[in-house]
Amino acid sequence: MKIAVLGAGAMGSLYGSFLSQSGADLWLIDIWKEHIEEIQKKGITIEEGEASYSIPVKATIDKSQVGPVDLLLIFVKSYQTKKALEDLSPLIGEETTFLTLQNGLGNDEAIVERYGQNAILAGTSSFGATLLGPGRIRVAGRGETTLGILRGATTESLEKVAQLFRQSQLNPRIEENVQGPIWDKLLVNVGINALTALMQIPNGRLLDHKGLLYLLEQAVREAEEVAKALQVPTSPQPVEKTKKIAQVTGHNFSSMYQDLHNGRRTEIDAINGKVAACAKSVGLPTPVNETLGLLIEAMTEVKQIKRN
Ligand code: KPL
Repeated sequence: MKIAVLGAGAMGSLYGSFLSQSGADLWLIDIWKEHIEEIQKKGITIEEGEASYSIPVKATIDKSQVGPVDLLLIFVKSYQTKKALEDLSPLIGEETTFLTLQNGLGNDEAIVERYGQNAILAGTSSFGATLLGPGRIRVAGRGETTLGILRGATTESLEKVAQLFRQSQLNPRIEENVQGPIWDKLLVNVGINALTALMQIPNGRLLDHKGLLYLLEQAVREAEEVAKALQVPTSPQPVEKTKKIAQVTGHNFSSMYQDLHNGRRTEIDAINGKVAACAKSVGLPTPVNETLGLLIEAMTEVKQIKRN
């Protein structure tokens, strides 16, 4: 199976290197030249606990070097998805299956809109990673990868991808209705990401402050109500689950913290922003999610992060 991973951020680099290590024929694609050149020279250097090791990965900024693939794993930031999809022709054939494991809502819809005739898988990842610099990531924690069919794929092709992920230590779990896990992950991101980014604190510190804990709980409850109104089959007790994840990942910095901290645009529109937008469509109020959205937007402007 020929694979391409589009987007070599922390998570794209993690999945790309784990899949390559198990022998997959894989290309990592990104527009960040310095990062790709470093990977071409030294592979991806991974720090994990006290260990540091390198995994050779084929990497390029030029999609035409890769040619059509069997599996295209989309790992660009949610706000880049639409633009990234416009320019994929060298990678796509009739048999290409898409897989999105990105954060937030709307990525799957964008893929269906543009490539609805192809097989599309979606899911979530609970692995944690940080991009340390060109060619270097830190794996903060190993988790699992939920996978399900969004459109057009057969159970055999889903099982084939799951098998590949199993061999690559990416701990796959197949889900019947993948919208459930996508929203479960969204509810966690809704409670943790914006607050940690605004306060510039690691995840666990949210639990130490009454006010922050209250905002976390309210943000998740609002989003849970929206999921119920949309009849998405989410798991029970999302507030408890979010607090548990904040505790277990206590020393980690959320992806939104990392984005804001490093002067990058955040995924707020696909997380709290999308919850607020969905809430409007079903007539529910989401004041905390809206406020978090406005504050992140203001912080983004204060830091003058360029939109793309
Ligand atoms: O998924 C995450 C993220 O940072 O985007 C959490 C679960 C909050 C872990 O940091």
